[in-house]
Amino acid sequence: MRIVDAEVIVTCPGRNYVTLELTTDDGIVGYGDATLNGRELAVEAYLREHVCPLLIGRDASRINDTWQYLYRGAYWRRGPVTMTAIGAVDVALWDIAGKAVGRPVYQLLGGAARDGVTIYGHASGADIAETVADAARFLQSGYRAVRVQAKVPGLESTYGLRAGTGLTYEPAGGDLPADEVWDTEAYLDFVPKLVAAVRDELGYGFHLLHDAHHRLTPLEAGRLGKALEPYRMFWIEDATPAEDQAAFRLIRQHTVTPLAVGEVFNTIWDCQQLISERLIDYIRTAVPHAGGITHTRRIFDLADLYGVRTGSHGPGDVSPIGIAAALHLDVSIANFGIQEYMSHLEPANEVFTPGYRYADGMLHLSDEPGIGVRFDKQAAKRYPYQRRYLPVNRLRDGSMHNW
Ligand code: EZ4
Ligand code: CO
Repeated sequence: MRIVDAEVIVTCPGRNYVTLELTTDDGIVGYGDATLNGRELAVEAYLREHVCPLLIGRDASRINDTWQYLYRGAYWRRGPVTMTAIGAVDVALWDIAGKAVGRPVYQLLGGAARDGVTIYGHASGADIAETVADAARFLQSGYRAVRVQAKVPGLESTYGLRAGTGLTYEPAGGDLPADEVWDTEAYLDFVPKLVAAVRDELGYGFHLLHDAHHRLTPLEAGRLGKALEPYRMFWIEDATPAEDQAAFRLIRQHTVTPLAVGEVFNTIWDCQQLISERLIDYIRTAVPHAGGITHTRRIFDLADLYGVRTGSHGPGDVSPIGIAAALHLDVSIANFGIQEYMSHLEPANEVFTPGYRYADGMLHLSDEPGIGVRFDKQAAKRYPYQRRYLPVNRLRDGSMHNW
């Protein structure tokens, strides 16, 4: 089973997605997600120029060897571009492995350890009342977990607000990054009121989450965690920028609100200390950004040793292929916690046909072989790449802050 063709397709059906397509000599086609929001063409070029030529002629069944070949072989280790490129190859090879034996990938990972994958939805609003109503809509449609984000009073925009009335919000906006203004004090004064109102109106019969999106210091995060303790959060996400892993010791000293982090991580080394010192409760690495199924599985196994559960990043800027790859791990591992899910905007469904479906607050994989997502290359060509950036954040005095 040799790889005879490797092609990278960039498409923008609503937002940009990068897809790797590998073909074997016996005609099996496997797909990997290589999307890195706002830096798409860096991964596309990395794959096209530096990786695809290495894949031609390789045995497609040697997934572990190919992973090591690309990781060690680059000499330059880690980093989001490299690891997303390796992740795309890895997922495409797992897709081929499943299709070669006619079985879904989770069956090759040891089979299902649960009946479905519990997801959380993204509720948001321009004020508290709107956000509570939005969260209520998720609960009515069967969700058992909801993340709440709302516009902070006094700020013009806040991370996590959905544009329009669709089911997803799409943070990559325009041809230039949007400039947003951030005020930590206003945020810290507001969020406990938001969370209190949600519990007051909707009760405690569901998991409640919130994303601080890397904007706080460890002490500020400790204060927020403490203020939210009465409302029994499922987690606070990305309280501080977690490249400073030791900073989480300080947060832990001040609050028992559970902590989740890791959506911008790309290897096991980025979370080794966080996990082995039990500084977090949920690890959020995403399959496409952390070296594919092969490497993400190692991260999750390490986490299991220390009682850390998984909560994979699942934004609309991960393609249905990346989401499905996460679901195969989610359904089969021991320490699954929760899966983020934002769904995809039209016309993404013209390009990708996901092999999973929503029911009762969970996603369920079909029995399609491989990863189970169909990709329509002709449809992809109808939606050419568009340059788009995530916003940037500044404090009121113009200083750059984390977005
Ligand atoms: O901002 O995926 O928890 N979800 C998130 C996402 C990220 C985007 C960045 O590309 O934080 O909304
Ligand atoms: Co997040």
